[in-house]
Amino acid sequence: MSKRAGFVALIGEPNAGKSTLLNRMVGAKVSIVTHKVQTTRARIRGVAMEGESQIVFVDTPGLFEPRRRLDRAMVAAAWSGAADADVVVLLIEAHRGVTEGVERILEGLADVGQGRVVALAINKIDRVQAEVLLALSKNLNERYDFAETFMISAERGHGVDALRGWLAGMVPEGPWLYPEDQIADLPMRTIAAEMTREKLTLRLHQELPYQMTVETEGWEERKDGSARIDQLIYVIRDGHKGIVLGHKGETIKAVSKAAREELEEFLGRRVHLFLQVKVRPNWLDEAERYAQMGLEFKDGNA
Ligand SMILES: Nc1nc2c(ncn2[C@@H]2O[C@H](COP(=O)(O)OP(=O)(O)OP(=O)(O)O)[C@@H](O)[C@H]2O)c(=O)[nH]1
Ligand SMILES: [Mg+2]
Repeated sequence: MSKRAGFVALIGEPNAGKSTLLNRMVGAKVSIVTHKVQTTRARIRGVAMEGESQIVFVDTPGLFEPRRRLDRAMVAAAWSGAADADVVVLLIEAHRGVTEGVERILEGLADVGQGRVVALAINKIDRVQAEVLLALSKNLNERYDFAETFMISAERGHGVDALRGWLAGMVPEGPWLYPEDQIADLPMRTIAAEMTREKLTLRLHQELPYQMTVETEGWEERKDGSARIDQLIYVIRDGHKGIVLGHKGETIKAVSKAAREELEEFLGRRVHLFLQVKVRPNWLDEAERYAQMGLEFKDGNA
């Protein structure tokens, strides 16, 4: 059997379960997951092996109607992820069905999907009855010419092997793109910052997660095998700083502990994590912040 390798972009509305699916396919937590929308901000690659096929999954930010500069950069990154891929998998939430957002994505696919294999994955099937699924699948297949339809639960793993097996045969013949044992294509500094952002997002309310970003400032390897990692949390208001710190610093302490534990597990060694909160009213309009996130910064009015 000859080798195959290619890119599979996972696209869909925010919260559809794209990152959950990527992590399951890869078998490790490469992309952060929260119950909130707009968690993923940039394209994140995770590598899965299936027989002689190397499938490079590209997790993308959710597709939605962008309002701010950051939204626009995220949505642009998602569409270009689809445009660069060999195969596109559209994730739809079974219990939400064809929303306005889904309709807009289908309109976009009419263009981006041209000359490209596009599959449909109806996710979160654990939340609905079989009849609902069949009707939804029929409805969606009438709206777009999907190459194949899968019913999955990214969280529980149902239907995921069938999807992976099918994708393995769809990626083009050719040499592998990454070493066999590589699972992600993201600098460790970025993964570490994302872990902290996930823990913060899970604890903070309302708009704050969208107005906050995390960057790894320093990474020092210590002689005893541990690592010292320094990170900055950017917020836009003084009041936000107080919220992130929490009463007597208890929020940031809890976040730091949770992020450190996950990092230690990921790295398989001890980590000393130091977090600092900085008020930066304009970080959402700073090119450097976008570069750190792996997003394109477009000049002009925000
Ligand atoms: N019930 C159920 N929940 C799921 C399933 N897959 C994902 N979820 C949940 O859906 C929420 C969103 O999952 P994510 O993987 O972060 O979704 P996403 O599409 O990456 O979201 P964005 O990054 O914001 O675009 C999380 O709370 C997941 O646990 C599933 O199969 N069933
Ligand atoms: Mg995501």
